[in-house]
Amino acid sequence: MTGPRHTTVGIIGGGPAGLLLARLLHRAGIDCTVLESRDRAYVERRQRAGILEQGTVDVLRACGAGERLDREGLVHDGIELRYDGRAHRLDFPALTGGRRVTVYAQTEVVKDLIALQLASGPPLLFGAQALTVTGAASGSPRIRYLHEGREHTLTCDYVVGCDGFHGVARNAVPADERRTYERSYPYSWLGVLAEVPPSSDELIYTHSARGFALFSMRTPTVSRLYLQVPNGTAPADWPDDRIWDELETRSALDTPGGASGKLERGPITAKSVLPMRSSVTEPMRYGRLLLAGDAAHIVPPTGAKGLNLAVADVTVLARALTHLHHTGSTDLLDAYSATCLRRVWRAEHFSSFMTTTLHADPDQSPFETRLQLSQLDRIATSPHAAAELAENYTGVPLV
Ligand code: RFL
Ligand code: PHB
Repeated sequence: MTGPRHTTVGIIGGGPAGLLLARLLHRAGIDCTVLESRDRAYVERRQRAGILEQGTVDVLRACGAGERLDREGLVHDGIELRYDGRAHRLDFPALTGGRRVTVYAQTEVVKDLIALQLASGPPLLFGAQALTVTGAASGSPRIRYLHEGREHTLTCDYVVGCDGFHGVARNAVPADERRTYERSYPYSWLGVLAEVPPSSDELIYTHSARGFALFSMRTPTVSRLYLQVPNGTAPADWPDDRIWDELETRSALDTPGGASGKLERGPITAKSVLPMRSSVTEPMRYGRLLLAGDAAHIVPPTGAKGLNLAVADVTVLARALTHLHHTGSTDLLDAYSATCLRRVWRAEHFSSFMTTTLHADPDQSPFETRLQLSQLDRIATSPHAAAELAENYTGVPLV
């Protein structure tokens, strides 16, 4: 397939942000083209997030991508926190006035959006690698990209960088026009997929002296499990038995009558290590180039916010471009960066809070461990503290 030479909105990246933006623009009657450097199978198989906020589910439904999500998504009313030999359940609807989250893997969101786009949507080119974005400060930005061994140029009215943390769009903003705020963490996650039913109906976030563990799921028969590991860990350092032993040890409640920590084991089908980082680049707009999703900001996954932030950004952006299309006014587009950054910084704070409260920093003093436990105890005993966590986890309103 050859791509067009001109498009109203040129979208770099066919992850959740780029695909959803294309869908929203298409439904608003705005022409766009998506360039994705990888092939379809790779994009559909990339294991990442799993938790959708209510607002994310609503947007996917409203754009026609909710059918399988409604059938197969697992609605969750809470999470469990385990710490210091105790287990505490947070009841989200009770704490937030009815809000919930849905477990539906990012792989499935991406598959649904790709199927819709290939069936009836605007052009989506796989194997199309953007090389540069130029002219963002002028009226006619252009993307130079490589496709099927040849270089092409796509001229656009607007370019949106949805090309993730390692993409090219962010670097098309001159260095003196952007500022990046960053934090890295002294630990990573080992994430595995296992063909075994989840050990509990709910996600379990575990604080332990040996490090954090998270018990999540993909379907009623597939578990998604994470262990805190030192930076620089190779997946090969963790044979399957070692993973199960460690998950059991970290989740055990050593109290009379407490959960034994015995887990049903099953085949592990995927294993990867992911570093933990927070980063925000401001502003999210330079002239006619806009950044959305991981291209502008990333969070450590402890708060389950990365995918949800990407969806929020493109929802705000699609509204702004639709408003421009109908009225000729750039008001909403001018407000895009500031509107998104308020939510982004809330999610950055929450993700950082969850991460530093639940993980064992290798340099942590016993004093700091007691502070973590005190904070977890506060969440377990104060409805206000619990509501603060629940509101952030289920997602603050879109704007
Ligand atoms: P994505 O999903 O990274 O998509 C960007 C797309 O752009 C393409 N691309 C290019 N295309 C054309 N030309 C170029 N020059 C290009 N450069 C890149 C890429 O191939 C890709 O398809 O960003 P998007 O759409 O903003 O979506 C964001 C989410 O993917 C992300 O926030 C979350 O998945 C974060 N995240 C996780 N979040 C969670 O809540 N829970 C998790 O368990 C979780 N695991 C993860 C993650 C992110 C990871 N990354 C980015 C390293 C695990 C990993 C490994
Ligand atoms: C996941 O299921 O992949 C998941 C769930 C919750 C998180 C992070 C990842 O906080």
